[in-house]
Amino acid sequence: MTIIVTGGAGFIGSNFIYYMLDKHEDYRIICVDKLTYAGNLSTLERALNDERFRFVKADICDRTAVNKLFEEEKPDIVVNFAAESHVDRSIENPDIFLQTNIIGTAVLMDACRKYGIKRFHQVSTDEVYGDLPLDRPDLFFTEETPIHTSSPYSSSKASADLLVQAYNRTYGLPITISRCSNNYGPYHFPEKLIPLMIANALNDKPLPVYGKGENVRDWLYVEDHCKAIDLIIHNGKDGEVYNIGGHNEKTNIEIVKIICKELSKPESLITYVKDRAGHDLRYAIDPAKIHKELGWLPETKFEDGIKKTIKWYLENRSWWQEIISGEYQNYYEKMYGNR
Ligand code: NAD
Ligand code: TDX
Repeated sequence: MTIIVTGGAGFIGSNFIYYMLDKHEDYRIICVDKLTYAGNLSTLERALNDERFRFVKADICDRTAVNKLFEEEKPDIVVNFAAESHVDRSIENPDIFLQTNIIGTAVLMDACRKYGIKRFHQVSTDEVYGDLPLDRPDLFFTEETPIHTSSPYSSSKASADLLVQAYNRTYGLPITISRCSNNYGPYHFPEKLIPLMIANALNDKPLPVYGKGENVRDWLYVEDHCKAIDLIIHNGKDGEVYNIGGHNEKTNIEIVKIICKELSKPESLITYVKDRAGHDLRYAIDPAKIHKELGWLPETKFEDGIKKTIKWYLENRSWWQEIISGEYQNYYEKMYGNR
């Protein structure tokens, strides 16, 4: 089995590559990544020494490069993680989100049509469903919940989902889509809530909480997401959407306080800053379909997952310190300087 994993030098893609290399001894994995600010080749260090693994630096929007790779490798499955993934950046500059997240997905699917494929899997997000009110804890996103997006990021992901479903219906391309809630774990880029708060707390810097910190996210340990995708690409039904979530809702302020406690840092570091424009209130996934059809359940409890994650950031300081000492400083100043 030969699998192309796009965006594998990023957070979830790299965790998926390691999961698949460990689980399936006879699989060949080819990672295609443009190495944007979010992609980091050092993340794939262990895989690069594995003869079952190949890294190709390419943009998924580059039709010539994508076709050449398909011709060379004749993949059985493509798992598309490559995306611009940060909501705040999409508010500043939507353009690149439309390019990579929509056009890039179409270029990959065109190559799948041209060269043939057993399955194209699109890694999507719960954000395509918009948000839920804070005072209705009985409501959850199911696969039937209408698409209703808030940010340029989520709109670009929803557009890609529609295109993937259209290629399935019109051209008969074999596809699946997964819509997952917020992930956390190793190799999470420090612009996102959990790693940003860990890095800032370790540096005794202010912990910038948007608005009142009451927004709710449904956190899932990244390895559980990888397990779900592995199940879907092998056993999921052609044309289907699967929601993936941890039944683990927490407000942002709860998360930040847990991190302070685990690192023995004072809560006085918490600083309330200007809210995100269009900030989604609550995400909450109903994962009943993937549980019933594929037997998936989240395995890592949040209390254990957050401890493992913090330990990873403590033991891998050079990985994130190198990131936050570079171009990231300009980003941070722009986003948080006058907030
Ligand atoms: P990330 O930003 O950490 O990584 C994205 C990777 O894609 C990077 O390695 C980057 O270099 C690469 N990339 C970007 N543009 C590219 C292009 N044009 N061509 C080739 N490679 C390109 O993102 P992540 O958090 O790992 O998310 C991966 C996927 O999962 C995304 O599609 C995202 O929408 C989805 N998702 C993420 C979460 C989450 O909590 N992080 C939750 C649900 C879904
Ligand atoms: O400094 C911060 N302060 C803060 O209060 C940051 C970076 C975030 N927040 C809040 C905003 C959100 O309510 O924390 C929450 C989580 O923010 P992010 O880590 O930016 O994640 P989110 O916007 O929820 O999106 C994530 O989950 C769904 C991923 O980045 C997406 O790629 C995925 O689709």
